[in-house]
Amino acid sequence: MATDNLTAVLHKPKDLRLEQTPIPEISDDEVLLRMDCVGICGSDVHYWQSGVCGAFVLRAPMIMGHEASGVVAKIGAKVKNLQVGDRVAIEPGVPCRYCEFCKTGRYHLCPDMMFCATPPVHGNLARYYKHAADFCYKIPEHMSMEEAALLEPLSVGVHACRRGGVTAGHRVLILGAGPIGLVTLLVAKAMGASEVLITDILESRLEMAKKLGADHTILVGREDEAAMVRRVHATLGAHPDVSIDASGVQPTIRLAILATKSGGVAVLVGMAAGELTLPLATALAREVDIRGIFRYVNEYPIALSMVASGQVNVKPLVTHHFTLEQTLDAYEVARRGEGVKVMIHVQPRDANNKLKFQAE
Ligand code: 572
Ligand code: ZN
Repeated sequence: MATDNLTAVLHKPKDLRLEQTPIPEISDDEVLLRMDCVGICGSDVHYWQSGVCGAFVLRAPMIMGHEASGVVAKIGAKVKNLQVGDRVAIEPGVPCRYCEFCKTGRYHLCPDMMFCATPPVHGNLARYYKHAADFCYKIPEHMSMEEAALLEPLSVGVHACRRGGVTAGHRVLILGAGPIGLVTLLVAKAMGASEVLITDILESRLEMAKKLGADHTILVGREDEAAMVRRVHATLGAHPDVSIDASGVQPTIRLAILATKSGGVAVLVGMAAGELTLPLATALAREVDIRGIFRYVNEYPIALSMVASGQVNVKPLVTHHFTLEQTLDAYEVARRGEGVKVMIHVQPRDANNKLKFQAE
């Protein structure tokens, strides 16, 4: 039996270490995974830099990582859905299963959710990691381990579009072309949005958005708010049916609300800190529904089908590759905000991918 379990542990802010930890013992309903790909999320960088993200505070050493895929190494006695050797995407949040929210299907709202790399819960940036078997999804042969890891941010995009009611023929405005704005763009197009306009303060991000299928882009931050609203309407030739804020700052949330068509929906994905000043009277008088989102729920299988069927291509999102041993360099690149998605390969790259991926 293997003994190497090199693990990325955040001890304190700016103190991320690679060290050996024990290989976990599984219970009857769990699987032991040999980890393969782990992407870096904005929240990981927040914990690393400050020890804080939203209301969560790092108070004890925590293993990083929640955008991940792995290969089943061992199965618990009661596991029926997986076999040793299966390649899986890992849904990182495991709820209590008993509360009102779990029992009514909105398990993402479970107050006792155990979500990887959200203090005090450990993540999966390690050689070995155990997880509830029913929150692991077997991926088809033609899917890569990178794509499986990307189902995590993609699920956020699926949830945002579903909460917004994005459907065929819709015009959609997305505020922010970071990783979440980009996955939301991919999903909106796949759900049939006829035109997607995406905004950002950085031209380089808008270039990526265009590559991924954005119909229109606007560089924001130069004009006043009323002029921005007019520009959104002029660019789309209409008012957006759905606006999705993926930035989480007051100016973009305001723009989302103000630009949305009367009777439309403004979805807020980004989490602004503290209290905001928003044009609520306008929203109410025009019946613009403002909907928050929290992660995703029942959407991993949808994200998986969208990628497996080719409706969505997430591969171009990965701009940087590192090994587990290079974790600190990988985090540094993510901190600088260069590229889109930084991927850490816990096993040699392509070790668990079909040969045909290797040229791509
Ligand atoms: O991949 C899911 C995810 N969700 C994020 C952030 C990063 N990644 N959310 C925003 C922050 N909240 S939180 O409750 N928190 C830090 C746990 O403020 C969770 C959802
Ligand atoms: Zn995340």
